[in-house]
Amino acid sequence: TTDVVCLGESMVTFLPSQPGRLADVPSFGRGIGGAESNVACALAAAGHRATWVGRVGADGFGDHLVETIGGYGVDTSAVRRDPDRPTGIYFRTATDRGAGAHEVAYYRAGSAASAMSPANVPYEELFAGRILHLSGITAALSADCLALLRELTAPRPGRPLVSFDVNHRPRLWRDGDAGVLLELARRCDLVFVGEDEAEEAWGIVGAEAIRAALPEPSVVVVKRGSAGATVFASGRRPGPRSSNAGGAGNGPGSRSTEGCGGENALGSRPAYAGKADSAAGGAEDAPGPRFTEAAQAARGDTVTVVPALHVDVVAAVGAGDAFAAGFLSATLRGLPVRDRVRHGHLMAAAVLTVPGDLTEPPARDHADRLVALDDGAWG
Ligand code: KDG
Repeated sequence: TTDVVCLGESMVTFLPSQPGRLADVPSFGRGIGGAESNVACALAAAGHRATWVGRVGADGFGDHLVETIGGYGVDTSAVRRDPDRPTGIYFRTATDRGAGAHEVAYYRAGSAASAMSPANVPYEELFAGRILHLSGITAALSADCLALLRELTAPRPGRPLVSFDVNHRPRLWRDGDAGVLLELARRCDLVFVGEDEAEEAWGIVGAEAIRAALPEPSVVVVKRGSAGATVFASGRRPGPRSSNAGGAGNGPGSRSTEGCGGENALGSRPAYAGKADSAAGGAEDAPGPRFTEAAQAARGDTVTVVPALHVDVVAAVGAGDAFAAGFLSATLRGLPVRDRVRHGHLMAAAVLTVPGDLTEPPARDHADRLVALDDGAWG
């Protein structure tokens, strides 16, 4: 049994030994990357049972990923090895201006992970957790991977809470239409999206317009960089599937779902109700309806704005994954929305201050004490 299953491509990452243009970097240190396995590693480090499902080559880089991710305590037993395709890798540059622009060079076209499809993933393992965590990166990898995301986000009875980080990577969408990320996000229960990426990918500006375009998910977390995050929560299906196993992190509060009790709080109605009866009620191509207080009230939304911590950023890569992990960890523990966001901010702050994608998260009791500080400390 597991709490969270994360599906996606992981890659060996090469971090530059010194700042400068990619062309000038003389050597690289090896790390690991992959948005979804980053989330799994952070959740495992925070004491949850996390599983990563992916596909890597039958090569040394594949071994390294499976061993390293497993070393964080993540269950990697459902990772498939592809004898015919390589493990993806990527190189990063750094600037001497800290968090400033960096270059990314991906070597992942035709990778083992890009061959994931509805025909070759282990469904039983994918749906075994309380939460299934996905991201928009997978949608960009290949037509098969996009079909897989459509399949995994389709309504089905008893599905776990489906969490989706939009993770728009413009470099991966040169030939594709990132509009499909909006369609996928609408089929999920919990969505993480940056205000900047919503504008870049969909031309949607501002947290309220984002919620209006994403009326179905019960929780939409709009990340606004150093300004913090705004969470829209409808009160429908607010919690992950409850677990009989009662492992680490299953707080009693996770069962206290408003008006949707039962063994599976998500199973009572299809997660994606479809356009006809959705609050958008709307035309395929039109952006959502204008966000109004009436629409918000009709959905029963509560809106929670939580400022971020201000830290000296070393590298921003991986911070979004850490944020998602902190939010999901606190969701599994049944904590209130404000505390979910604060746990996200804390985990993100830890990753922002290191060069790689991953770092040791603060210990749970330490994090809980920081989260409980009054608003003045967080403002
Ligand atoms: O979120 C961090 C990821 O972007 C990084 O690890 C690499 O998965 C990656 C990607 O596809 O960009």
